[in-house]
Amino acid sequence: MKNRPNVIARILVPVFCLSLLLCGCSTSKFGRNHAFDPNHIVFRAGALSDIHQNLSNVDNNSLKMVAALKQLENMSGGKLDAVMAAGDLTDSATKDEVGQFRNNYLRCFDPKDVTLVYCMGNHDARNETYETLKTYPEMFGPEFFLTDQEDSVINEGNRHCIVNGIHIITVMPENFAVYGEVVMGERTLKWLDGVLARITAEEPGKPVFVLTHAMPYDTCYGSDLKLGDSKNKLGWYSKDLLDVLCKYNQVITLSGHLHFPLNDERSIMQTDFTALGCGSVRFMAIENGNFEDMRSETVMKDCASFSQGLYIEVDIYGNTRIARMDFYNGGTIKEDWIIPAPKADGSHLTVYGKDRADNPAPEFSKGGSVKKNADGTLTVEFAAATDDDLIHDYSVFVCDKAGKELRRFNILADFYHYTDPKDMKGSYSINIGEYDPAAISIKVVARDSWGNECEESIVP
Ligand SMILES: [Ca+2]
Repeated sequence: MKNRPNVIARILVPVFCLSLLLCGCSTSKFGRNHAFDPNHIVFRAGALSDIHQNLSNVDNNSLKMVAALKQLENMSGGKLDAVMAAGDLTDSATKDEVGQFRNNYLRCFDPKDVTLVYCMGNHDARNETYETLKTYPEMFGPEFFLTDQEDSVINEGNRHCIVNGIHIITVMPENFAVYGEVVMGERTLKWLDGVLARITAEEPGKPVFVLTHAMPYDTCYGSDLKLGDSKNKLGWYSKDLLDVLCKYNQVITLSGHLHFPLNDERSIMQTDFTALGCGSVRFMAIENGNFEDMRSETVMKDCASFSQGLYIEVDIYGNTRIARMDFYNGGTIKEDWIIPAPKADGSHLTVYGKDRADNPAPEFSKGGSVKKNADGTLTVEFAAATDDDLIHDYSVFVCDKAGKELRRFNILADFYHYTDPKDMKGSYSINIGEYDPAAISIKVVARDSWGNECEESIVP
């Protein structure tokens, strides 16, 4: 009898150890249903795009890069693990510009402690031989590539890195240098499919970050922007990525290229995977809405008063929390986004879908007025509309008394300047030119990000 506990132990201990071995995943909490746990974070990273280093002081590009890195480090409490850069590290891919990027990075971080994982943007690949795919790694040095795995093809821009157990992948299109719609090509897609299949089979409950400079088509804000009108048509999105990405619901894409503001809630979009815009560190752009007071069709006159990016955390359950960083104003934009840990049934993809478009329309409440100026022109003034989120833009219509439209002015609202939409300006005014006040009527329309709108009439 006295030997019985030993006998039981001899049987149970190996069984227990064997079951632990067979269910290696049993010690991992990834993929469990659990609220985001700020006390158990396993991965802290910045996600930046369009840093556009340039030797001249244009847009304060060098200072903006350093400020962004320092603010990311502060957000992490000095524990940043990685910086993920979604392309356009430089303006024109010269040695000096890469040197400036590298020096600024080294001013803030040791790449052995804080990994830099970057994909190439169109500005990084401006020659048709893609020589920079080889010269970038040479200029950065091997200490910048310590987390690349055996299946990384660094000289082709297709990389697989692991940082604190989190997988980060970069992909390189085949046609950045020749313009047109961004095409990844069979070689890259086959490589991506193989890597994603392997790592998601082994660790289905972990998010996987995929860096692609151009957006996957028809996902987040700007990802359906049409080709430019110039001779060298610049493509803004990649369609051929979708067939691969849609197979892996763990994927979180990080993209740039557009420079669109992260204040807009469409900057995160979940379809069969999750897509994120990363904004731009150096300057902002917007869709061509024929807006007033622009420098070009898609760039505002105040585009340089802007610098944004993302701060990302993953917890032990595989939940991902994202803070939108306003580096220019030194703050975080609105509420954090939280992507639940990946589930086989895709239930984690129901938080930030296109159905968010179904939300309250803006409202006008304070009215407006029309004033005659000394030079005979008229100025329309109106109080800002309110919304459950923010007003994206306004249109002012000048109509005749029968309601026929004579002229239309589009005004981009100032939402991109503020971390809190409550700080947006309270009124707008626009000079509509010379009209007989008695012969016209004015209609103002306010729109939110999703195209929900309201209108009010102003009697001249
Ligand atoms: Ca709304």
